[in-house]
Amino acid sequence: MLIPKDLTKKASVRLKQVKTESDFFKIRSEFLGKKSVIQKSFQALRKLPQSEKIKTAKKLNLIQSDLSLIFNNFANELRSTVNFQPIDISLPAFQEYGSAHPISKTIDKILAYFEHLNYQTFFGNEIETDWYNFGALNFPDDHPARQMHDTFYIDSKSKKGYLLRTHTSNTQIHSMLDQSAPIYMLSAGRVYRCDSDTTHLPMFTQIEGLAVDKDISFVDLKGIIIDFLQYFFDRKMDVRFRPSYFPFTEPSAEVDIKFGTSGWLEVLGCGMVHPNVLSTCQINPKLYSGFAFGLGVERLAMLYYGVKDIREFYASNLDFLNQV
Ligand code: FA5
Repeated sequence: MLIPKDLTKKASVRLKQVKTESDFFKIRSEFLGKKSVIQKSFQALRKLPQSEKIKTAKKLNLIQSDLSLIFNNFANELRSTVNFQPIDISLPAFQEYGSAHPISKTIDKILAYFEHLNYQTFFGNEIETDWYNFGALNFPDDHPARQMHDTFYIDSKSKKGYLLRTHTSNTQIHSMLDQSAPIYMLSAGRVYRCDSDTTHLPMFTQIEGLAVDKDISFVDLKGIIIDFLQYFFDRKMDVRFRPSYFPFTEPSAEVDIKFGTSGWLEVLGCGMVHPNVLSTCQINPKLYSGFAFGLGVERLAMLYYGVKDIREFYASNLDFLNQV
């Protein structure tokens, strides 16, 4: 049997080409792994007569220990120069499991409140037509309210084409066209705007609520919002209904929650569904009325977890995520 020659020399030459940790392990397995020349030589020992077997095995053992020494020395050197840790596969497996993101937890908590009241939950389109995002919601083509909802238009040449929805209010239209009144609907999802600061994200989550039935009034809307906020924060909050304007509700309001000693943070927009919107969706506004609201999920999560910069939720910073 031939004793493999120059293996240690060849290994030293190959090790000079190591650039990454994985290069090192690849070369080590080439020279010492199951399919290496040295291991094949050990397997071939079986075929030798007893007298030769012992002599050859001694030589092979020497070569193998020289090779191990070369690789161990190389690993030690590498470890001291770069951040290099050979994996110890004998260590017990990592026992840390992931957990739900705080925004997912917040969504689940909000949905749980409304599902309990028998609201039907559904998920709408993030890519939407201009008509569902604006037109059917009573935004005339050149209305300045569109300005606050700047977004990506998929067909940049035509504002009539597809866009990334700027709010979840498109789901009001889908649900009113898909089913007849009475309707109690909730929908959660991502929306997109040209915004970014400590309280604004370019991509954020809204939860839309819609109730259409006979004799629904602003009192029902106000009652449910105040009760929901008390459930969400598990205590009575200072809540402010501030008159506002949305083309698709009349009257309209924004709801702020007091935080700290003097600040207010807006958490949702709401109002009574505009008769034009009901008519567009073939619901008779003389028979039915409705309320709708759009909650900012990250804003509620900010207040709940005491977060000062909304952008933290999406910075993928584990130190932050493990705290909330
Ligand atoms: C709307 O989007 C309306 N569609 C809400 C509505 C629904 C009104 C139904 C009436 C009836 P507004 O632009 O105010 O309204 O956004 C609603 C909420 O989303 C805000 O109160 C705020 O909590 C949150 N929000 C708005 N912009 C951002 C942003 N850039 N980043 C994070 N949260 C935001």
